[in-house]
Amino acid sequence: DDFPGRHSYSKYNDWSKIAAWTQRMTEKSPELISRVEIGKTGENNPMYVLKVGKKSGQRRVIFMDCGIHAREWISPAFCQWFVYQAAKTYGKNKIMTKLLDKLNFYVLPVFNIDGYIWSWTKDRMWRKNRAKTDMPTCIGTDLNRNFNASWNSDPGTNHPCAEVYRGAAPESEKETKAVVNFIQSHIRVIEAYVSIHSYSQMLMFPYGYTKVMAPNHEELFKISKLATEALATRYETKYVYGPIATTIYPTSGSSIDWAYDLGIKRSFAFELRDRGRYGFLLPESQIMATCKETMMAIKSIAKYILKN
Ligand code: ING
Ligand code: ZN
Repeated sequence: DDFPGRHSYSKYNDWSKIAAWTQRMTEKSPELISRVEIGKTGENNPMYVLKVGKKSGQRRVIFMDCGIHAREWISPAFCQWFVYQAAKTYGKNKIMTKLLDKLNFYVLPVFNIDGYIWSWTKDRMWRKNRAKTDMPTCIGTDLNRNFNASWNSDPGTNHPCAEVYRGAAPESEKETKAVVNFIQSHIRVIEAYVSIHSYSQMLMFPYGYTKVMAPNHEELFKISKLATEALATRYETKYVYGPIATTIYPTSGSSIDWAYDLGIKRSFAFELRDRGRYGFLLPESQIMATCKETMMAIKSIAKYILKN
């Protein structure tokens, strides 16, 4: 599947290809993959979550979001590859079979669809969504500052023209609200929340809104150590890990801080490749390697969740 114009895992795919792909995946693997629409974006695009895993009985769930920021194209690419690989290796790969027998993965391949489309069509470096703000000349809210987790405590987030604008209120954005409603309605089964960004090669966990350590800091640190070690086994790619506030920078209103405070005590954010050479413009030639190594880390986290 490497012809021009077709969906391909080793290329970046635009939203129309990804949307069609979500449908195709459910048709190819109906026993393992189903699709739910969790809401609509500001521009009325349907937000899809793919449920991956066996359907009978109640299973523990790992929720993963990709593409909360428009320009981080490697992130949706990973979510697509993850779903494909899970379905393809179930029943063949021992670890994947065991994981999917016991767990479900709920995968949101593109969180910020309107921004993603904008990044493809108008401005490659776009980050926020495309909703109006109080300031007519400034468009977009940073969905990863819009969650109800010490919202607005970082003063850098309060100007509508800022790249990290928090929005008019917590959950003011339709995209945020859709995810919040979905997570809340599945809170009893969700064991972990994973949010995929780029770039910097980091694995982070709460908190972003304070430098105070999370109550289970030691556990999150240990899981991160194991996951980044597993990641490095593939191509020796080096990751750093630690709390958001001290590893990258302090932030308020992020999805994983919100999920953590809601009770999802295993919450993580990845910053995938690279460390700045290409930055957001990671070449397509690196997509497959990035996906393969990141898969090692996700499997490591999932194995830990199964055991504990
Ligand atoms: N980095 C993230 C950002 O939103 C992050 C870092 C992740 C902060 C998770 C808080 C929670 O700024 C990028 N590159 O977007
Ligand atoms: Zn990001």
